[in-house]
Amino acid sequence: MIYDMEYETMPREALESIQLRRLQTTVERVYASVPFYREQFQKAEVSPADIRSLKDLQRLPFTTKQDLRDNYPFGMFASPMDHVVRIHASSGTTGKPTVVGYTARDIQTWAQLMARALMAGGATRGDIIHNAYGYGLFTGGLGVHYGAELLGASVIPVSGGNTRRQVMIMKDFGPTIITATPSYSLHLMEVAEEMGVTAKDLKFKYGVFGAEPWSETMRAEIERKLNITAVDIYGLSEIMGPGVAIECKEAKRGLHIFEDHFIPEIIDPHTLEPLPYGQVGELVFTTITKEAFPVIRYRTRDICSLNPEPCICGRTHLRMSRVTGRSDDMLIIRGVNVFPSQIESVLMDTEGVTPHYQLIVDREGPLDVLTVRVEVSETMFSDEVKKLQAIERTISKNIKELLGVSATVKLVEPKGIARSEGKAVRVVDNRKL
Ligand code: DLL
Repeated sequence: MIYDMEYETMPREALESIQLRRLQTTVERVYASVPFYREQFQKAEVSPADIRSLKDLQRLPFTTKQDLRDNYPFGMFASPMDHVVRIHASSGTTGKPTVVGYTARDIQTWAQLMARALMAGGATRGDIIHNAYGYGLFTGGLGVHYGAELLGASVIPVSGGNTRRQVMIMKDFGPTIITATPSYSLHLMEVAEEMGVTAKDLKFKYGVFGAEPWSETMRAEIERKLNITAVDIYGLSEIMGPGVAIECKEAKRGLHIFEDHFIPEIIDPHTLEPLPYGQVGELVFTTITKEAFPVIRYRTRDICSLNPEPCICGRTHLRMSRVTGRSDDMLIIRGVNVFPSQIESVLMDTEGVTPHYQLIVDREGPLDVLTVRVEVSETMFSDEVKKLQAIERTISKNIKELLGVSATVKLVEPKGIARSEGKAVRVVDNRKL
């Protein structure tokens, strides 16, 4: 089922004409009301009147996370504060958070896009949604919440944490849809098993998972453990929150970007040149309907590619590939570029190890040292030490073959790696301390 048939299946020509009109309005809006953008446009010698076609978007300068930080907290708002009805912020591992604002109409738009997204993932009126994304400054909880209500589903605002109570609710309330980070959903099932609850005791049919990178193998694991169909949802606070793009349950191959609200581009992160469809690079977004916090050519740092091919679900919006990582998540280990997702793919291809892992990077003298800690399953853990050591060596060899870096692999007992209630912490880089 498609929530907004007209817009989600709009032919490209009609879509592009709407995009151009909305882009022009947005550019005028930021030029008139955000000093940062006015200065940037003047430096680039471009004015709102120069935006005559979608191609002209490329004349506009990029916006970076640093620009948002420099204008902390409200300097990028394009609406006066008495029109701003909601404020969210991204946690940010270093320094001040990034602060974003919404007008009443922005909240409505967000709810509509989240209703679209939830329906693409299998939800509809009458479903009960167990929403385990955190409520608060993080956009996950409230973003899903408003979309679920608009859809006419019953939403359980359970948020993150208090996992045993969540399992009780899952069993007693019979939710049919789960929304959570992929890592937390696996943790939920782990605690459920400890409590003697299995997928058979639950009514879940579909799950909508995102906010952190996850692999196809992890999807298979989640689908098996929860006995559901799992789709990937993408978003970021700076653009709106969850609901920027969603996989459809029909194809589960790439995430449809809601292009009537966001214009995507892929650029080479070094030369900043736009890249053609199919090529992997950094995802850049321009919002074209937001009022309080529009952004122009925002560099997300997320790495993916775009696919314009038609989809079996009937949606005409472009699809982005899974985000495999962020350019700033990339570790440089003895000069070699390493994404955590590449290590994850090696781990997930190894029998007996679980998707719970952590990468620890240290410096010994002048040398970077990578340690991969990964949990093994209960059955594997009871095997003899020699066998475990052989697995460690195999993983290490496979990492070396794939990435060309040496890693010390340490198998850890089941539940030996701390669980997160939101986004999993995959990397501990002690070189930065
Ligand atoms: O994570 C919004 C969200 C909430 C998305 C719930 C999906 C579900 P931020 O906290 O601002 O917002 O973090 C945004 O998380 O730039 C990506 O690096 C990463 N991310 C989000 N979704 C995915 C995904 C929310 N499906 C940052 N796959 C983004 C991979 C993702 N990475």
